[in-house]
Amino acid sequence: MATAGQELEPPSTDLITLTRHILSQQQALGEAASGDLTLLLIGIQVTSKYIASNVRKARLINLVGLAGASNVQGEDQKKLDVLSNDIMVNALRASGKVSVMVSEEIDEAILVSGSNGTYCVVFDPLDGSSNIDAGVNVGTIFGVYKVRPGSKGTIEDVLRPGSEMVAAGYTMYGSSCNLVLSTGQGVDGFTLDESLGEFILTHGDIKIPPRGKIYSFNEGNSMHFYPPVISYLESIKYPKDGKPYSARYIGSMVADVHRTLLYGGIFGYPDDKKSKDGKLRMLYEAFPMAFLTEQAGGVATTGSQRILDVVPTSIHGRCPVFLGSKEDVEDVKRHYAEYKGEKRW
Ligand code: AHM
Ligand code: MG
Repeated sequence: MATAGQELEPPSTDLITLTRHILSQQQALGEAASGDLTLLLIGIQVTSKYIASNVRKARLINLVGLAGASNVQGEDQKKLDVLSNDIMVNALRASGKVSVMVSEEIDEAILVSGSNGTYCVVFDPLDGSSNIDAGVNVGTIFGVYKVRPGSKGTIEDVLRPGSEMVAAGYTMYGSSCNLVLSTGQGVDGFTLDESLGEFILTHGDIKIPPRGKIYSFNEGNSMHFYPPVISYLESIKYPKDGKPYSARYIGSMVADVHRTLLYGGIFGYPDDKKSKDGKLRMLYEAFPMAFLTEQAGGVATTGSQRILDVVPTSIHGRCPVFLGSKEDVEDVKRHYAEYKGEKRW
């Protein structure tokens, strides 16, 4: 810790920007010839800056509150949901690299006519937006698939398991704006330096601690939970030895997962007696976060199956989610295994 009179470290003279980082990974991705994924990710980076700027000013420029419409899930759309969606769709369309888009805010997949783009992007433009009017962290989540060989881009190109994604990430709009990205070569985190207008590498090669001390569930749903979840939660709140886990639940997946990646522990949104597949959407919430979790050395499961192996049958389908530190998530899997075969309700 710096004390009075002590000199502080001078600032770095060798900043690794997100653009520099993506370009340096191009070679390893076999992308050097086209650079298409690079251009696509740089496009997503720009949308993140623009959404961040609007989120930050929302209260000042009349962007809080409802837009007066609802999405395919029947949820009220906020003005910022709609704006963020339009920013993403327009930027991705303009990139020329995308032939299929799926957004949480749009009922049907967008097939970009006339595009020779070889990528598909699935995204939640502003996740956790119920928190937005209180100034709580929200974020954009995205996953990228390459279109299948010979395909011109159809819905089948995104109805594929998350293990086939070539990149995934999120941007968190909070006390700082952080973009966390994986192209399958580990996970790196960047912080937006607003004075430079650049994302700077601040969290290189993120690895989730093998065990954490925090659990992050909406326990308000406990009366609907199935026995494996109830018994798991009991085991960490009333341990036979050691200290009980601390509860932290923001209700914005991006923020809860970000903390889990950095500090360890477990984030869970199970299926239950009320929601047969849980709440979180497979393509643009569960898969990208599971991809990042695994790349950071953690585990992501539905309780009985690896999330990245689930095959989606609809673009807005949901699945249960438990992700985080390897040992914590293995504990959940054990509780599920113990109840296997039992009638659950
Ligand atoms: P949204 O896509 O409508 O914002 O909903 C997803 C959010 C996640 O960010 C968060 O993990 C979850 O919903 C919280 O749900 P709940 O309020 O039921 O705890
Ligand atoms: Mg969402």
